[in-house]
Amino acid sequence: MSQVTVDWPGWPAEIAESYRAAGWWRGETFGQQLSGWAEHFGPRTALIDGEVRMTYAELDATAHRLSRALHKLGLRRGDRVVVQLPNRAEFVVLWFALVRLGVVPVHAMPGHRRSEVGHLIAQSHAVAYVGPDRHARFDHRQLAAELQATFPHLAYVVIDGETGGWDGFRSLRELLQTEAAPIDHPDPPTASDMALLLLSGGTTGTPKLIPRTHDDYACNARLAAEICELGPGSVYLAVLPMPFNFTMSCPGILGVLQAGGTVVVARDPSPTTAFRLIERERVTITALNPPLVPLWLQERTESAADLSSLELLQVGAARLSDDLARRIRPELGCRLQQVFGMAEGLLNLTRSEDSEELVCTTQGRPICPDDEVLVVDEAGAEVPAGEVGELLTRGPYTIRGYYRAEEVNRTGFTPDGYYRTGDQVRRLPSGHLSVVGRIKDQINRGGEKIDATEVEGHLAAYPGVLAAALVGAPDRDLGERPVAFLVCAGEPPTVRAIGAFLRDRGVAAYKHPDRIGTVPAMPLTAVGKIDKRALVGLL
Ligand code: OOB
Repeated sequence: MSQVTVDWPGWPAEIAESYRAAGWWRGETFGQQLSGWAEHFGPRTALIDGEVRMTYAELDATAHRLSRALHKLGLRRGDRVVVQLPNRAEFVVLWFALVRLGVVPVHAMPGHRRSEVGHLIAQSHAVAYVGPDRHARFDHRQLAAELQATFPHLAYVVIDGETGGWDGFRSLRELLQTEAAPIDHPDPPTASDMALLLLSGGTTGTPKLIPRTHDDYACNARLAAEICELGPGSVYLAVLPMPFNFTMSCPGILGVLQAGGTVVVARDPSPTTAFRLIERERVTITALNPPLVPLWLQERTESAADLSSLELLQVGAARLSDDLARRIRPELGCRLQQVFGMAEGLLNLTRSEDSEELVCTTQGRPICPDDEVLVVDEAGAEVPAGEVGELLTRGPYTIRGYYRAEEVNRTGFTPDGYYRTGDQVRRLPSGHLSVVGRIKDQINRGGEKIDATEVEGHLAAYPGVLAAALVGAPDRDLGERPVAFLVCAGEPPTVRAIGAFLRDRGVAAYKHPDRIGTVPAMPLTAVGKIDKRALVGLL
């Protein structure tokens, strides 16, 4: 019997049972977990954001209060809420307040704009949007007003900051201060419910939502925390965006909190800010994407900050070059851990007992003994050991299908439930994976994923553009940068003009092409698809 729900395919019942029996799934929701942590670690510091310091007891009480206020506002178990907050303590409080009610946060990235946020709202049928007033010179209230005009089901807008006279917008600060009465008929979620929706990097032109349950997401965070040897003395600096799965649960915020440690918020990702916080709060672990690594190495030569507390630097989200990897321990004085993860689930980490060679040249191995990994050729047959193939995976914290995406689910997963990652890997006898490439039509801009098809759709709408292809150009700093090849019926547009066009269409800036190339006609492969390799060859 398969535990199929209308909106997303869960794990087959007997497999789910085996994950419970093995102890991977513990039957506890995040609301229950937070209550338990408050009991165990009550007076310890859970969260630091600038001058704000919250103990576990305070985090628990504040989240409880906010849950009641959100319930009074009208949010109910099963509702979806798009959350777009930059790094700040309120993100963590809000997250727990929502999941405790069984309301599902849909994680939007701070850089997302009307196009992306609109898709998230449409796809999840969200009833609410929570955003900052302004951030990075962008007014999220204006965005929220446009979204409300477009989506009648978007009943509530909550703003962290000044509501600025927008009609009907609620202030998060006021909700946090509301002393609402206890909920009359509480309807708490169960651990097998969807707890949150993450956004997939995408390859099909429309963003896909990833349903993660309390059980599976807690497993992800806990196993990662165990491998990172986290405990009450651990202090985690959140540098990358908090809604990113890496920052959230690998082990990130949730892994550190379940270990009784402290989360320190970095409001901006600059090494100057990070170094100051590492020294001030005696940070022990943090996580970066590869483009930040050279900036940290450079800052180290210029800064007198005391980084002696830092034990572990995690790097992932895109391929870290072996050369850069080798510089981390000698120059920063801490251990490196490579992290190869995906919002869909599977997480690979290098281990403290791994040789320096494995740590510097591989992207780690799966965190759970029940993670199943196959490396296959184009026909789906396993390749001989050590050879390159596509990585397929299933396991206790890897989804069996996207949310409300039946069509995509038929091709994105094998009939026996493996997720097709689109990543090309080589597997070593030790089980470590080395990421060598990708077959999916995606550009990885230093960790930020760009769905080529999605951007091509926008480019094709530019007046005079007859055909468009987005490819990844090799780049020293970012690994890859998006470059658009266009077939034009006249004068080709400039990068600036394309940028302004995409901005007007509400497309996040990180997806805008850095360069434009023109071709008289698109080169085609034998089967008539655009030959992107040939286009990259033209660069
Ligand atoms: C993380 O998650 P997503 O969902 O943004 O992106 C997943 C994809 C992977 O399929 C792979 O193509 C790429 O990002 N990737 C890497 C990598 N880590 C991720 N490619 C090469 N080397 C690595 N170390 O990016 C993510 C999720 C959790 C933890 C860390 C990263």
